[in-house]
Amino acid sequence: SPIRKKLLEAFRQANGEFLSGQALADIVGCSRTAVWKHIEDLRKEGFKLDAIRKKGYRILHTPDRVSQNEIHLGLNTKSLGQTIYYEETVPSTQKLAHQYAQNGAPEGTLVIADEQTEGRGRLMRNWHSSKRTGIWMSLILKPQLPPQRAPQFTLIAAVAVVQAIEEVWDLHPEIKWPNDILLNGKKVTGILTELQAESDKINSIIIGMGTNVNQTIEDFPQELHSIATSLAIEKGQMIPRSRLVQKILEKLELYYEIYMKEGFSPIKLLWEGYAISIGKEITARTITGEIKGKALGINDDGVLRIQDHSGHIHEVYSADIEVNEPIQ
Ligand code: BTX
Repeated sequence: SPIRKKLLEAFRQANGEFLSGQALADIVGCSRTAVWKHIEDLRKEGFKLDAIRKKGYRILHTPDRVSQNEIHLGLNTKSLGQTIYYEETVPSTQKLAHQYAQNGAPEGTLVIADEQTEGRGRLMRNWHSSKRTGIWMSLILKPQLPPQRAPQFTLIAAVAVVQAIEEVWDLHPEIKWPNDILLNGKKVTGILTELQAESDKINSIIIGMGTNVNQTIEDFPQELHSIATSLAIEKGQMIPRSRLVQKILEKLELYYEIYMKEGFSPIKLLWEGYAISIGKEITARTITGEIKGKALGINDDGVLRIQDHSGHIHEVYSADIEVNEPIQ
């Protein structure tokens, strides 16, 4: 609710100091009794608040949840995440975001869940999304662009996620084209960009981002043990998810703005700085076959350029790539 949002924002600005009941009532524009009721609701959700006579209220602890309240408390964006739909369990946030987008959800709308029962990757693959351990979210953007530009959004999102992880936890992820973010060679984030478009213009872009945060290795099914990791595994400690959501949204808003003003080249430069495969011998598996060769880089559309051993250059729009170990 808007009152709740104002209340949390007031606490954020107070920075741990007390705010009197009357001051809160004035800020949010309701009675002191109504303020008190909202505070009781926050407590039920796991917020810890101090209430001291003559001093008022202050926030001591925010729970590690990713509902609207926790994300809005301390979120520093203009549009991304200003509208949030949170669910405890959904089949897929991506599916839900498609529905919201179709029904006119504004730019920046975020759909986020604590658990997905049918999380998906590319090509109908499965995305394992266990309860309260990761960030499963889909963001709706509405850029005035032709549909061909859509693949670039996967790369913009990848840069935003890498920088968010770097800044918040001082871990240093790498990007594997087009949509994987790796820590120590294992996948920590997957990105899935989808479109609602007409022939010449985008209606909505839906960027699905799945990040493993607080899983232990046992939380993953056996077949993912050798390919998946979480931030907690790499960092050796549990990590508040809402902070990372905020940081991703802030970074994404920044780079989305830069991209809309200056085009793809500034993003491309940043992206290349994090990419592991560039300059290496790789195998790219596409729907139509396999290409082996040297990854030269990405072009201005975000398309991967691979030079095979006969010298021919292939432009690859979507594939799974594997970096080949050099032969000793
Ligand atoms: P992808 O097709 O590149 O990767 C899918 C592959 O990654 C799977 O086949 C499996 O091998 C592996 N995998 C599955 N789950 C995990 C995991 N939790 N961690 C690491 N590796 C895994 C990547 O597709 C794009 C994923 C997007 C997920 C988000 S979550 C929010 C949104 N909703 C939704 O349904 N999908 C997106």
